[in-house]
Amino acid sequence: MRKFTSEISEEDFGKKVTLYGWIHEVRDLGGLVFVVLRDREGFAQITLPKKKVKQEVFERAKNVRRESVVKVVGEVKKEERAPNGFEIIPEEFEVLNEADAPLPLDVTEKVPAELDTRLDHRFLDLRKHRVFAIFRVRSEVLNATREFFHERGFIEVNTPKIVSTATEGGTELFPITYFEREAFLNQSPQLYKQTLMAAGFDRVFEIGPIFRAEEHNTVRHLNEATSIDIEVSFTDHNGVMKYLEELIVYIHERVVENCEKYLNWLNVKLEVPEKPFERITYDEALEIVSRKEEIPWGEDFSTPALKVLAEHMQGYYFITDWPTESKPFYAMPYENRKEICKSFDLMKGWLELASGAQRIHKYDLLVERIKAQGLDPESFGFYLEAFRYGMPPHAGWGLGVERLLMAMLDLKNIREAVLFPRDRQRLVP
Ligand code: ATP
Ligand code: AMO
Repeated sequence: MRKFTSEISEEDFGKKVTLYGWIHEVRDLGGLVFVVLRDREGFAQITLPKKKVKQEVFERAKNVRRESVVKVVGEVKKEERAPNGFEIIPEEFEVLNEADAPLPLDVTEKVPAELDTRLDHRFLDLRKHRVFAIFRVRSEVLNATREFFHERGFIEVNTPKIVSTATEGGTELFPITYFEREAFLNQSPQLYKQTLMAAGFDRVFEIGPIFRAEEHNTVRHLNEATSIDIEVSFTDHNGVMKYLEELIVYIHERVVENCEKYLNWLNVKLEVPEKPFERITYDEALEIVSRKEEIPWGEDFSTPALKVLAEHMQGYYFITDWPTESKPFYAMPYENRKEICKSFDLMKGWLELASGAQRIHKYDLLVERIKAQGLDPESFGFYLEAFRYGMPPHAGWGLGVERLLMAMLDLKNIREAVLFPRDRQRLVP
Protein backbone atom coordinates (compact mmCIF):
# COMPACT_ATOMS: atom_id res chain seq x y z
CA MET A 1 0.00 0.00 0.00
CA ARG A 2 1.24 3.50 -0.80
CA LYS A 3 1.93 5.56 2.28
CA PHE A 4 3.59 8.80 3.20
CA THR A 5 6.62 8.19 5.41
CA SER A 6 4.77 9.83 8.31
CA GLU A 7 1.95 7.31 8.02
CA ILE A 8 4.16 4.36 8.93
CA SER A 9 3.61 3.20 12.49
CA GLU A 10 4.18 0.15 14.68
CA GLU A 11 1.19 -1.46 13.02
CA ASP A 12 3.23 -1.70 9.83
CA PHE A 13 6.12 -3.59 11.42
CA GLY A 14 6.62 -6.79 9.45
CA LYS A 15 4.36 -5.53 6.65
CA LYS A 16 5.14 -4.41 3.15
CA VAL A 17 4.73 -0.73 2.15
CA THR A 18 5.25 1.32 -0.99
CA LEU A 19 6.92 4.70 -0.68
CA TYR A 20 7.44 7.35 -3.34
CA GLY A 21 9.88 10.16 -2.75
CA TRP A 22 13.21 11.84 -3.32
CA ILE A 23 16.70 10.70 -2.36
CA HIS A 24 17.71 12.94 0.52
CA GLU A 25 20.95 11.23 1.32
CA VAL A 26 22.94 8.08 0.54
CA ARG A 27 25.49 6.69 2.99
CA ASP A 28 27.57 3.92 1.58
CA LEU A 29 29.36 1.87 4.23
CA GLY A 30 30.55 -0.80 1.89
CA GLY A 31 28.55 -3.84 2.81
CA LEU A 32 25.71 -1.69 4.07
CA VAL A 33 24.02 1.20 2.33
CA PHE A 34 21.60 3.65 3.98
CA VAL A 35 19.31 5.70 1.81
CA VAL A 36 17.20 8.45 3.32
CA LEU A 37 13.99 8.80 1.34
CA ARG A 38 12.15 12.09 1.76
CA ASP A 39 8.56 12.80 0.90
CA ARG A 40 6.24 15.70 1.66
CA GLU A 41 5.58 14.52 5.18
CA GLY A 42 8.89 13.21 6.45
CA PHE A 43 11.77 10.80 6.02
CA ALA A 44 12.28 7.05 5.97
CA GLN A 45 15.50 5.14 6.31
CA ILE A 46 15.94 2.53 3.63
CA THR A 47 18.52 0.03 4.80
CA LEU A 48 20.29 -2.22 2.33
CA PRO A 49 22.52 -4.89 3.87
CA LYS A 50 24.37 -6.28 0.85
CA LYS A 51 23.72 -9.86 1.85
CA LYS A 52 20.02 -9.41 2.50
CA VAL A 53 18.78 -7.52 -0.57
CA LYS A 54 18.83 -8.39 -4.27
CA GLN A 55 22.11 -7.51 -5.95
CA GLU A 56 20.46 -5.17 -8.51
CA VAL A 57 18.52 -3.38 -5.78
CA PHE A 58 21.70 -2.91 -3.79
CA GLU A 59 23.60 -1.54 -6.79
CA ARG A 60 20.82 0.83 -7.78
CA ALA A 61 20.48 2.29 -4.30
CA LYS A 62 24.23 2.60 -3.85
CA ASN A 63 24.62 4.58 -7.07
CA VAL A 64 21.47 6.68 -7.10
CA ARG A 65 22.08 10.42 -7.21
CA ARG A 66 20.67 12.77 -4.58
CA GLU A 67 17.21 14.23 -5.33
CA SER A 68 16.35 11.49 -7.80
CA VAL A 69 12.75 10.32 -7.62
CA VAL A 70 12.28 6.74 -6.46
CA LYS A 71 9.72 4.12 -5.69
CA VAL A 72 10.60 1.79 -2.87
CA VAL A 73 8.69 -1.33 -1.90
CA GLY A 74 9.83 -3.19 1.16
CA GLU A 75 9.19 -4.56 4.59
CA VAL A 76 9.01 -2.24 7.58
CA LYS A 77 11.33 -3.31 10.38
CA LYS A 78 11.51 -1.96 13.89
CA GLU A 79 14.95 -0.39 14.29
CA GLU A 80 15.65 1.81 17.25
CA ARG A 81 18.79 3.29 15.75
CA ALA A 82 16.91 4.61 12.74
CA PRO A 83 15.58 8.19 13.04
CA ASN A 84 11.89 7.20 13.17
CA GLY A 85 12.37 3.90 14.96
CA PHE A 86 11.89 1.88 11.77
CA GLU A 87 13.64 1.07 8.55
CA ILE A 88 12.60 -0.40 5.22
CA ILE A 89 14.43 -3.36 3.74
CA PRO A 90 13.66 -2.95 0.04
CA GLU A 91 12.48 -5.65 -2.28
CA GLU A 92 12.08 -3.15 -5.07
CA PHE A 93 14.04 0.05 -5.59
CA GLU A 94 13.00 1.75 -8.77
CA VAL A 95 14.54 5.02 -9.96
CA LEU A 96 11.63 6.81 -11.62
CA ASN A 97 13.70 9.79 -12.66
CA GLU A 98 17.37 10.34 -12.05
CA ALA A 99 18.41 13.85 -10.95
CA ASP A 100 21.35 15.61 -12.57
CA ALA A 101 24.41 16.54 -10.57
CA PRO A 102 25.64 18.84 -9.18
CA LEU A 103 22.45 20.24 -7.66
CA PRO A 104 21.90 24.00 -7.97
CA LEU A 105 20.72 24.05 -4.36
CA ASP A 106 21.41 21.74 -1.43
CA VAL A 107 18.07 20.51 -0.11
CA THR A 108 19.72 19.11 3.03
CA GLU A 109 20.91 22.67 3.83
CA LYS A 110 24.40 21.50 4.71
CA VAL A 111 25.45 24.15 2.22
CA PRO A 112 23.43 27.25 3.19
CA ALA A 113 22.05 29.49 0.43
CA GLU A 114 21.01 33.13 0.16
CA LEU A 115 17.32 33.92 -0.34
CA ASP A 116 17.94 34.96 -3.96
CA THR A 117 19.55 31.63 -4.85
CA ARG A 118 16.75 29.83 -3.05
CA LEU A 119 14.10 31.72 -5.01
CA ASP A 120 15.92 31.15 -8.30
CA HIS A 121 15.60 27.40 -7.72
CA ARG A 122 12.37 27.57 -5.79
CA PHE A 123 11.14 24.06 -6.63
CA LEU A 124 14.21 22.66 -4.87
CA ASP A 125 13.94 25.13 -2.02
CA LEU A 126 10.32 24.10 -1.47
CA ARG A 127 11.44 20.50 -0.97
CA LYS A 128 12.91 21.59 2.38
CA HIS A 129 10.43 20.73 5.08
CA ARG A 130 10.92 24.02 6.87
CA VAL A 131 10.03 25.92 3.69
CA PHE A 132 7.20 23.59 2.73
CA ALA A 133 5.74 24.01 6.24
CA ILE A 134 5.02 27.70 5.54
CA PHE A 135 2.71 26.67 2.71
CA ARG A 136 0.98 24.03 4.79
CA VAL A 137 0.18 26.73 7.32
CA ARG A 138 -0.85 29.09 4.51
CA SER A 139 -3.27 26.48 3.19
CA GLU A 140 -4.76 26.07 6.66
CA VAL A 141 -5.10 29.85 7.03
CA LEU A 142 -7.05 30.09 3.76
CA ASN A 143 -9.20 27.09 4.59
CA ALA A 144 -9.99 28.49 8.05
CA THR A 145 -10.83 31.85 6.50
CA ARG A 146 -13.29 30.30 4.07
CA GLU A 147 -14.95 28.31 6.83
CA PHE A 148 -15.12 31.32 9.11
CA PHE A 149 -16.96 33.43 6.55
CA HIS A 150 -19.22 30.71 5.22
CA GLU A 151 -20.35 30.00 8.79
CA ARG A 152 -21.24 33.66 9.17
CA GLY A 153 -23.38 33.98 6.07
CA PHE A 154 -20.80 35.59 3.78
CA ILE A 155 -20.82 34.96 0.03
CA GLU A 156 -17.47 34.26 -1.62
CA VAL A 157 -16.99 36.38 -4.73
CA ASN A 158 -14.42 36.91 -7.49
CA THR A 159 -14.03 40.38 -8.96
CA PRO A 160 -12.05 41.51 -12.05
CA LYS A 161 -8.29 41.83 -11.86
CA ILE A 162 -8.09 43.71 -15.16
CA VAL A 163 -9.55 47.14 -14.42
CA SER A 164 -9.75 50.71 -15.61
CA THR A 165 -9.04 52.69 -12.42
CA ALA A 166 -6.92 53.01 -9.32
CA THR A 167 -8.45 52.58 -5.88
CA GLU A 168 -5.65 53.10 -3.43
CA GLY A 169 -3.65 56.30 -3.45
CA GLY A 170 0.04 56.07 -2.76
CA THR A 171 1.07 52.99 -4.67
CA GLU A 172 1.29 52.90 -8.42
CA LEU A 173 -0.63 50.84 -10.94
CA PHE A 174 0.71 48.35 -13.42
CA PRO A 175 -0.52 49.39 -16.87
CA ILE A 176 -1.36 46.68 -19.38
CA THR A 177 -2.51 46.70 -22.97
CA TYR A 178 -6.13 45.66 -23.24
CA PHE A 179 -6.79 45.37 -26.98
CA GLU A 180 -6.85 49.01 -28.16
CA ARG A 181 -7.07 50.49 -24.70
CA GLU A 182 -4.93 50.97 -21.63
CA ALA A 183 -6.00 49.03 -18.58
CA PHE A 184 -4.43 48.17 -15.22
CA LEU A 185 -3.93 45.27 -12.88
CA ASN A 186 -6.20 45.73 -9.90
CA GLN A 187 -4.73 47.13 -6.67
CA SER A 188 -7.69 46.06 -4.54
CA PRO A 189 -11.23 44.71 -5.06
CA GLN A 190 -12.40 47.85 -3.26
CA LEU A 191 -14.73 49.35 -5.87
CA TYR A 192 -16.29 46.01 -6.76
CA LYS A 193 -16.89 44.80 -3.23
CA GLN A 194 -18.59 48.11 -2.45
CA THR A 195 -20.65 47.83 -5.64
CA LEU A 196 -21.86 44.42 -4.42
CA MET A 197 -23.28 46.13 -1.35
CA ALA A 198 -25.47 48.16 -3.73
CA ALA A 199 -26.39 44.85 -5.37
CA GLY A 200 -27.79 43.69 -2.03
CA PHE A 201 -25.27 40.89 -1.32
CA ASP A 202 -25.09 42.11 2.30
CA ARG A 203 -21.85 40.28 3.22
CA VAL A 204 -19.10 39.24 0.80
CA PHE A 205 -15.53 38.04 1.00
CA GLU A 206 -12.88 37.53 -1.64
CA ILE A 207 -9.48 35.89 -1.52
CA GLY A 208 -7.51 37.02 -4.51
CA PRO A 209 -4.42 38.66 -5.95
CA ILE A 210 -3.69 42.37 -5.67
CA PHE A 211 -1.07 44.11 -7.78
CA ARG A 212 0.96 47.08 -6.67
CA ALA A 213 3.79 48.74 -8.54
CA GLU A 214 5.82 49.35 -5.39
CA GLU A 215 9.21 50.45 -6.60
CA HIS A 216 11.07 50.07 -3.37
CA ASN A 217 12.61 46.87 -2.20
CA THR A 218 11.48 46.11 1.36
CA VAL A 219 10.96 42.98 3.43
CA ARG A 220 7.22 43.62 3.63
CA HIS A 221 6.21 44.60 0.09
CA LEU A 222 5.40 42.41 -2.86
CA ASN A 223 4.27 43.47 -6.30
CA GLU A 224 1.74 40.68 -6.35
CA ALA A 225 0.17 39.80 -3.02
CA THR A 226 -2.91 37.90 -1.86
CA SER A 227 -5.60 39.77 -0.06
CA ILE A 228 -8.52 38.61 2.04
CA ASP A 229 -11.18 41.27 1.54
CA ILE A 230 -14.58 41.66 3.13
CA GLU A 231 -17.45 44.11 2.77
CA VAL A 232 -20.51 44.17 5.03
CA SER A 233 -23.73 46.16 4.80
CA PHE A 234 -25.60 47.87 7.65
CA THR A 235 -22.58 48.05 9.91
CA ASP A 236 -19.74 50.42 10.69
CA HIS A 237 -15.98 50.25 11.24
CA ASN A 238 -16.48 48.75 14.73
CA GLY A 239 -18.59 45.95 13.29
CA VAL A 240 -15.96 44.88 10.78
CA MET A 241 -13.12 45.24 13.28
CA LYS A 242 -14.91 42.60 15.33
CA TYR A 243 -15.00 40.25 12.35
CA LEU A 244 -11.30 40.90 11.83
CA GLU A 245 -10.20 40.09 15.35
CA GLU A 246 -12.48 37.06 15.50
CA LEU A 247 -11.01 35.81 12.23
CA ILE A 248 -7.43 36.27 13.45
CA VAL A 249 -8.20 34.33 16.63
CA TYR A 250 -10.01 31.59 14.68
CA ILE A 251 -7.11 31.24 12.25
CA HIS A 252 -4.65 30.88 15.12
CA GLU A 253 -6.84 28.26 16.79
CA ARG A 254 -7.12 26.27 13.61
CA VAL A 255 -3.40 26.43 12.85
CA VAL A 256 -2.49 25.40 16.41
CA GLU A 257 -4.96 22.52 16.16
CA ASN A 258 -4.07 21.24 12.70
CA CYS A 259 -0.49 22.29 12.01
CA GLU A 260 1.44 21.21 15.10
CA LYS A 261 3.92 19.22 13.04
CA TYR A 262 4.55 22.07 10.60
CA LEU A 263 4.92 24.62 13.40
CA ASN A 264 7.54 22.31 14.92
CA TRP A 265 9.38 22.14 11.60
CA LEU A 266 9.35 25.93 11.62
CA ASN A 267 10.34 26.03 15.27
CA VAL A 268 7.41 28.34 15.97
CA LYS A 269 5.43 28.35 19.21
CA LEU A 270 2.16 29.86 18.12
CA GLU A 271 -0.10 31.30 20.78
CA VAL A 272 -3.75 32.09 20.24
CA PRO A 273 -4.19 35.84 20.84
CA GLU A 274 -6.86 37.14 23.21
CA LYS A 275 -9.85 39.21 22.17
CA PRO A 276 -10.49 42.09 22.11
CA PHE A 277 -7.28 43.44 20.60
CA GLU A 278 -6.05 46.70 22.03
CA ARG A 279 -7.24 49.80 20.19
CA ILE A 280 -5.37 53.08 20.13
CA THR A 281 -6.25 56.14 18.12
CA TYR A 282 -3.96 57.73 15.58
CA ASP A 283 -3.57 60.70 17.95
CA GLU A 284 -2.49 58.44 20.80
CA ALA A 285 -0.07 56.55 18.54
CA LEU A 286 1.37 59.86 17.30
CA GLU A 287 1.91 60.96 20.87
CA ILE A 288 3.96 57.80 21.60
CA VAL A 289 5.86 58.01 18.32
CA SER A 290 6.70 61.71 18.68
CA ARG A 291 8.83 61.01 21.74
CA LYS A 292 11.42 59.71 19.29
CA GLU A 293 10.34 60.44 15.70
CA GLU A 294 8.91 63.58 14.20
CA ILE A 295 5.76 62.87 12.19
CA PRO A 296 3.51 65.84 11.34
CA TRP A 297 -0.17 65.28 12.20
CA GLY A 298 -1.94 63.93 9.14
CA GLU A 299 0.87 61.81 7.78
CA ASP A 300 1.15 58.05 7.75
CA PHE A 301 3.72 56.53 10.13
CA SER A 302 7.14 55.77 8.68
CA THR A 303 8.80 52.42 9.39
CA PRO A 304 11.09 53.93 12.08
CA ALA A 305 7.99 55.51 13.67
CA LEU A 306 6.17 52.16 13.66
CA LYS A 307 9.20 50.56 15.28
CA VAL A 308 8.96 53.10 18.11
CA LEU A 309 5.27 52.30 18.49
CA ALA A 310 5.99 48.55 18.48
CA GLU A 311 8.11 48.98 21.62
CA HIS A 312 4.93 50.00 23.43
CA MET A 313 2.37 47.64 21.93
CA GLN A 314 2.17 43.91 22.52
CA GLY A 315 0.56 41.41 20.17
CA TYR A 316 -2.11 42.42 17.68
CA TYR A 317 -3.56 45.92 18.02
CA PHE A 318 -5.64 48.41 16.06
CA ILE A 319 -4.78 52.00 15.23
CA THR A 320 -8.11 53.78 14.70
CA ASP A 321 -9.44 57.21 13.71
CA TRP A 322 -6.87 58.14 11.07
CA PRO A 323 -6.62 61.60 9.53
CA THR A 324 -9.05 61.69 6.61
CA GLU A 325 -6.36 62.99 4.27
CA SER A 326 -4.11 60.01 4.99
CA LYS A 327 -6.73 57.45 3.89
CA PRO A 328 -8.34 56.79 0.49
CA PHE A 329 -11.36 58.82 -0.65
CA TYR A 330 -13.91 56.18 0.34
CA ALA A 331 -13.27 56.32 4.11
CA MET A 332 -16.12 57.89 6.10
CA PRO A 333 -15.17 61.06 8.00
CA TYR A 334 -16.59 61.51 11.52
CA GLU A 335 -19.60 63.86 11.43
CA ASN A 336 -18.33 65.96 14.34
CA ARG A 337 -14.63 65.95 13.43
CA LYS A 338 -14.28 65.74 9.67
CA GLU A 339 -10.49 65.78 9.71
CA ILE A 340 -10.49 62.21 11.05
CA CYS A 341 -12.25 59.19 9.60
CA LYS A 342 -13.79 55.90 10.70
CA SER A 343 -10.83 53.85 9.60
CA PHE A 344 -8.40 51.44 11.20
CA ASP A 345 -5.25 49.46 10.61
CA LEU A 346 -4.57 46.10 12.22
CA MET A 347 -0.98 45.89 13.39
CA LYS A 348 1.37 43.39 14.93
CA GLY A 349 4.48 45.05 16.23
CA TRP A 350 5.65 47.36 13.45
CA LEU A 351 3.88 45.45 10.71
CA GLU A 352 0.56 46.56 9.20
CA LEU A 353 -1.56 43.51 8.43
CA ALA A 354 -4.87 44.99 7.38
CA SER A 355 -6.70 48.22 6.87
CA GLY A 356 -10.34 49.04 6.63
CA ALA A 357 -13.05 51.58 7.28
CA GLN A 358 -16.66 52.45 7.31
CA ARG A 359 -17.28 53.73 3.78
CA ILE A 360 -18.98 56.84 2.55
CA HIS A 361 -22.35 55.69 1.22
CA LYS A 362 -23.71 59.13 0.18
CA TYR A 363 -23.12 60.08 -3.43
CA ASP A 364 -22.46 63.81 -2.92
CA LEU A 365 -19.94 63.35 -0.15
CA LEU A 366 -18.17 60.65 -2.13
CA VAL A 367 -17.81 62.87 -5.20
CA GLU A 368 -16.54 65.66 -2.97
CA ARG A 369 -13.91 63.37 -1.43
CA ILE A 370 -12.81 62.01 -4.83
CA LYS A 371 -12.25 65.58 -6.03
CA ALA A 372 -10.53 66.58 -2.79
CA GLN A 373 -7.98 63.84 -3.37
CA GLY A 374 -7.22 65.22 -6.81
CA LEU A 375 -9.01 62.39 -8.64
CA ASP A 376 -11.49 62.67 -11.47
CA PRO A 377 -15.05 61.50 -10.65
CA GLU A 378 -15.51 60.72 -14.38
CA SER A 379 -13.17 57.78 -14.14
CA PHE A 380 -15.29 56.30 -11.33
CA GLY A 381 -18.48 56.17 -13.41
CA PHE A 382 -19.66 52.63 -12.80
CA TYR A 383 -18.76 52.86 -9.13
CA LEU A 384 -20.49 56.18 -8.52
CA GLU A 385 -23.68 55.05 -10.24
CA ALA A 386 -24.08 52.39 -7.56
CA PHE A 387 -24.34 55.14 -4.95
CA ARG A 388 -27.31 56.85 -6.60
CA TYR A 389 -29.89 54.09 -6.51
CA GLY A 390 -29.92 52.63 -3.02
CA MET A 391 -26.48 52.06 -1.53
CA PRO A 392 -26.71 50.81 2.06
CA PRO A 393 -24.29 51.98 4.77
CA HIS A 394 -21.36 49.59 4.79
CA ALA A 395 -17.84 48.86 5.96
CA GLY A 396 -15.01 46.46 5.14
CA TRP A 397 -11.32 45.68 5.22
CA GLY A 398 -8.44 44.05 3.35
CA LEU A 399 -5.97 41.72 5.05
CA GLY A 400 -2.68 40.71 3.38
CA VAL A 401 -2.22 36.94 3.58
CA GLU A 402 1.58 37.14 3.32
CA ARG A 403 1.75 39.82 6.01
CA LEU A 404 -0.38 37.66 8.29
CA LEU A 405 1.93 34.69 7.73
CA MET A 406 4.94 36.88 8.46
CA ALA A 407 3.37 37.87 11.77
CA MET A 408 2.26 34.36 12.72
CA LEU A 409 5.44 32.54 11.74
CA ASP A 410 7.90 35.31 12.55
CA LEU A 411 9.21 35.38 8.97
CA LYS A 412 11.85 38.02 8.38
CA ASN A 413 11.08 38.53 4.70
CA ILE A 414 7.62 38.53 3.09
CA ARG A 415 9.04 36.64 0.10
CA GLU A 416 9.21 33.55 2.34
CA ALA A 417 5.39 33.49 2.42
CA VAL A 418 4.87 33.35 -1.37
CA LEU A 419 5.64 30.38 -3.60
CA PHE A 420 6.96 32.48 -6.47
CA PRO A 421 7.35 36.06 -5.28
CA ARG A 422 7.17 39.05 -7.58
CA ASP A 423 9.37 41.98 -6.70
CA ARG A 424 11.12 44.77 -8.57
CA GLN A 425 13.91 42.42 -9.66
CA ARG A 426 12.04 39.18 -9.90
CA LEU A 427 9.72 38.05 -12.67
CA VAL A 428 10.88 34.42 -12.86
CA PRO A 429 10.34 31.73 -11.77
P1 ATP B 1 24.01 -4.28 12.23
O1 ATP B 1 24.36 -5.48 13.04
O2 ATP B 1 22.55 -3.92 12.34
O3 ATP B 1 24.49 -4.35 10.81
P2 ATP B 1 26.36 -2.74 13.09
O4 ATP B 1 26.54 -1.78 14.20
O5 ATP B 1 27.20 -3.93 13.05
O6 ATP B 1 24.78 -3.06 12.98
P3 ATP B 1 27.81 -1.35 11.05
O7 ATP B 1 28.04 -1.97 9.72
O8 ATP B 1 28.95 -1.25 12.04
O9 ATP B 1 26.56 -2.04 11.73
O10 ATP B 1 27.22 0.08 10.87
C1 ATP B 1 27.94 1.25 10.78
C2 ATP B 1 27.19 2.37 11.46
O11 ATP B 1 25.84 2.35 11.13
C3 ATP B 1 27.24 2.26 12.99
O12 ATP B 1 27.49 3.58 13.49
C4 ATP B 1 25.87 1.79 13.38
O13 ATP B 1 25.50 2.28 14.64
C5 ATP B 1 25.02 2.35 12.28
N1 ATP B 1 23.87 1.52 12.00
C6 ATP B 1 23.88 0.21 11.70
N2 ATP B 1 22.68 -0.25 11.44
C7 ATP B 1 21.87 0.79 11.54
C8 ATP B 1 20.50 0.96 11.35
N3 ATP B 1 19.72 -0.03 10.99
N4 ATP B 1 19.99 2.21 11.54
C9 ATP B 1 20.76 3.22 11.88
N5 ATP B 1 22.06 3.13 12.06
C10 ATP B 1 22.62 1.94 11.91
P1 AMO C 1 -4.36 48.56 1.85
O1 AMO C 1 -3.79 49.29 0.71
O2 AMO C 1 -3.91 48.97 3.22
O3 AMO C 1 -5.94 48.67 1.87
O4 AMO C 1 -4.09 47.01 1.65
C1 AMO C 1 -4.67 46.06 2.53
C2 AMO C 1 -3.62 45.06 2.99
O5 AMO C 1 -3.04 44.38 1.88
C3 AMO C 1 -1.69 44.06 2.17
N1 AMO C 1 -0.81 44.69 1.16
C4 AMO C 1 0.37 44.20 0.75
N2 AMO C 1 1.05 43.10 1.07
C5 AMO C 1 2.22 42.89 0.48
N3 AMO C 1 2.77 43.70 -0.44
C6 AMO C 1 2.13 44.83 -0.82
N4 AMO C 1 2.69 45.63 -1.74
C7 AMO C 1 0.88 45.13 -0.21
N5 AMO C 1 -0.01 46.12 -0.34
C8 AMO C 1 -1.02 45.84 0.50
C9 AMO C 1 -1.38 44.62 3.54
C10 AMO C 1 -2.43 45.69 3.70
O6 AMO C 1 -2.72 45.94 5.06
N6 AMO C 1 -8.98 48.71 -0.17
C11 AMO C 1 -8.23 48.72 1.09
C12 AMO C 1 -8.77 47.73 2.07
C13 AMO C 1 -10.16 48.11 2.57
O7 AMO C 1 -10.33 49.22 3.06
O8 AMO C 1 -11.05 47.25 2.48
C14 AMO C 1 -6.77 48.42 0.80
O9 AMO C 1 -6.40 47.92 -0.23
O10 AMO C 1 -1.55 43.57 4.49
